Amino acid sequence: MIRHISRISSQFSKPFTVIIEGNIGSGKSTFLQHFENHKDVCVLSEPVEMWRNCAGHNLLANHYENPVKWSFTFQSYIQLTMLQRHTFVTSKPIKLLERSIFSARYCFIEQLFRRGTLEAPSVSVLNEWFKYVITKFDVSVDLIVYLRTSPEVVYERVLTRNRKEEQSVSLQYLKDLHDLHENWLFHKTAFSRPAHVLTLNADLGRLAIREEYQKCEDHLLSVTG
Ligand code: DCP
Repeated sequence: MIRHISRISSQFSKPFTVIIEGNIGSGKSTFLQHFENHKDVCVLSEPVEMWRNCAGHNLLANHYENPVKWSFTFQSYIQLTMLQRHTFVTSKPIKLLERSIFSARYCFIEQLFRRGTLEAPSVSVLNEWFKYVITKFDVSVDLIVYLRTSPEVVYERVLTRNRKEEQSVSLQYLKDLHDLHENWLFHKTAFSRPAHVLTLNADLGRLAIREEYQKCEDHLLSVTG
């Protein structure tokens, strides 16, 4: 693997950039942990801690407590933190990002719009920012890893992890987000994909999923080797 990564490094001035996508509770953090100790991989976990503390404000909590009032603020901040992640400079040859500015727009903002939480003018403002960012900044992606799950499985995981802000997350909420991820990344009937998609079965438990992680490592080698 390291030999291949060195080759990638010499071929590309920009790191080979992979975004990890999937429903809430699909195991993105666990997936990233698998690569965390690799010296040639820069792992950028989702900035949930930043969302919990924007100058002292817990925007994640605000969003779930009063979505109509706060989801625009929350999604605006998410767009900024995602842009910071996409443009983060690393000397490492591979960069893995948890989520992206793309899923923020195509899954979360879209879902909030469809539920009537965000109204058309607010979505238009977020969308104008989104279009500006993706044309003026280098947010290019080389591979999308889709951690594919069933809504029922992630619902159980969300209940088990019991994150205090997520108490109001319902099975229906996860089903709606699931459908948006599916149409975008699996059926490919909605929006566009910034890169090729590698789909992994993320319903599997912690042990079995290691084989799926291996598939990803192998795929990284095959597309870059
Ligand atoms: N969130 C949101 N809008 C976004 C991104 C995330 O409302 N554009 C919310 C959904 C979750 C929390 O932020 O309540 C964290 O979401 P993720 O699914 O991105 O992260 P998880 O911690 O659930 O990931 P995993 O369990 O897969 O590691």
